[in-house]
Amino acid sequence: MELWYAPTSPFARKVRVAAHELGLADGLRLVEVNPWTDARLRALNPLAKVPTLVLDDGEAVWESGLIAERLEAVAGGRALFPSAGPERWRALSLQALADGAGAAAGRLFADENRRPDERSEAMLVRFRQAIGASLDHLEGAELRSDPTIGEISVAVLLGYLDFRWPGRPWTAERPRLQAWYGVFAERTSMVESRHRRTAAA
Ligand SMILES: N[C@@H](CCC(=O)N[C@@H](CS)C(=O)NCC(=O)O)C(=O)O
Repeated sequence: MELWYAPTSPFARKVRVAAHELGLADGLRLVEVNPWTDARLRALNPLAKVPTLVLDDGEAVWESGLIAERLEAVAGGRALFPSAGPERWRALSLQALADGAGAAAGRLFADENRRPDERSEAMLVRFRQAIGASLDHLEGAELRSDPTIGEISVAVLLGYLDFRWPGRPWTAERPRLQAWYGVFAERTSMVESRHRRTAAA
């Protein structure tokens, strides 16, 4: 299997963490790509986004959540997606919130780096509100040390915030989240998938 990824992408990192947790990382060939410029990616995925997974039979899979679920099916053992009931809704709800905040963070980072006349202050405020309110919600949420796709998505969001805004003290007002993340970030899956700056971003 191949994972087309960018080292700056939180969604690609989410899939890399999931692959590690499922014991599949060694069998995953990483293909680094700039999704904005590399035409090969659109030939695989009409959306030209990372992550994109290419299965051994050539089928391409897009969307980090769907990719993680396909990897879980390949692994056939450990479950990152609880099968039913409140546990499943808890994990999927965390994933949806963290992914939404991650998308807002990606847009915020891109917009902060545009010229002032090319960006909307109102949108910057809106992205910051989405991120801040999501973190406030997560501060009160139940987060486990044993990862589901929900915990993985939250940890990847926090890792992305640290990567893009290293000086930003998001943890200071959120001690529970800080304590949980301090432990989770030490997992091999998180350490092995750390973000890295590229020439593109
Ligand atoms: N919802 C998608 C988001 C993926 C995404 O937005 N990836 C970004 C990089 S972080 C990308 O490839 N952007 C290129 C583009 O939007 O054309 C997922 O969960 O996989």
